[in-house]
Amino acid sequence: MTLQLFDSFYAAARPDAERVLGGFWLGDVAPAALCPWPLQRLVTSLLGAGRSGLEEAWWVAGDAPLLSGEAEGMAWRRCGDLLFGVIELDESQVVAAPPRSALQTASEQAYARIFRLLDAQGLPHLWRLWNYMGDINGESGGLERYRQFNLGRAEAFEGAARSVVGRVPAACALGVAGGPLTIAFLASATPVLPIENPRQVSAFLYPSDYGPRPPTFSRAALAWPPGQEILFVSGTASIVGHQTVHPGDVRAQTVESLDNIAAVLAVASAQSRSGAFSLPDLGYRVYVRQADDLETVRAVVAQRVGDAPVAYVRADVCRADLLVEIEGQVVRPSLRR
Ligand code: 3EB
Repeated sequence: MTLQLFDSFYAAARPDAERVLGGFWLGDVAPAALCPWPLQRLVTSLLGAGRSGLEEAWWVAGDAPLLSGEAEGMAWRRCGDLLFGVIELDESQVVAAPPRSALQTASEQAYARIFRLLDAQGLPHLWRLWNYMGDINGESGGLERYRQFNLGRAEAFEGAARSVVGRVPAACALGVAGGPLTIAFLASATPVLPIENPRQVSAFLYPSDYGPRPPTFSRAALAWPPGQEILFVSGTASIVGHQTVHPGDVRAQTVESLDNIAAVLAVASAQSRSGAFSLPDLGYRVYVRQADDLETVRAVVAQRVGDAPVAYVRADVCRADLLVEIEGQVVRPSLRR
């Protein structure tokens, strides 16, 4: 069984639908709701791609059987010890008890469902999460919506007896124009090795200036499916220590974000079973707050990552002063037996 990532930008042959664990669709117009595998749909603009949609899929070569299911707004598929799932939860459908907001409640419930599924499947360890919500920088009840999300997420981790510090999964959290709270997840029977960034305060230790509960994610994670190594680099922005640097300067923010990723790659390289990681080794998703900034961002990214695959996506970053966020990943054969 080998895990692979299909990307409709770069791979000509699409994987056999029978072997797809799950994936993503990003573009201006949501595709038909029917998809045979768990699909995270993000309705937002691809920037500078000359096309309206991008499809990505995690799939498994080999003939180990796939199992799938649907429950509580979640769709999942697993093969061996690997499970990919997507949950969508509409805030307007949850009953919130004040002072808890609808988004806090929806976030807590979505994560509680994910943990229940994973416990029932015997695959309790989250590897990577992709979190998207509407109006991430909006405010209600005196609290920014991203901070409401952090409250609900932290409560659910604790409620499911998961640590909120140290051994936490890689993640991203972005705002899109609308749609439900949607969370995609990759999980397994074994934990990841979390990686932190020496240039940044760990997000799970951010001071309360950034909200009543800090975010629950690691800067990167190394995972080892059979015979392979995956490096997930979490959404990475222009933050040094715990502070935003270069507010208003998208070029400098892009440089700083890539410097942060390079620092994370250096730490990950020391733990790697597949050799050292450098910036051109990964594939990237780059979230740009203002579509007008695309060319500025792209020039910096292209110069640093060379020919690496990059998808540019319009999205709101989780602090109002952040203009760009970059995430990456790579799957390689493990050199260690
Ligand atoms: C940051 O470094 C930028 O809340 O899951 C990046 C990756 C960010 C993940 C999350 C947030 C998250 O704080 C924001």
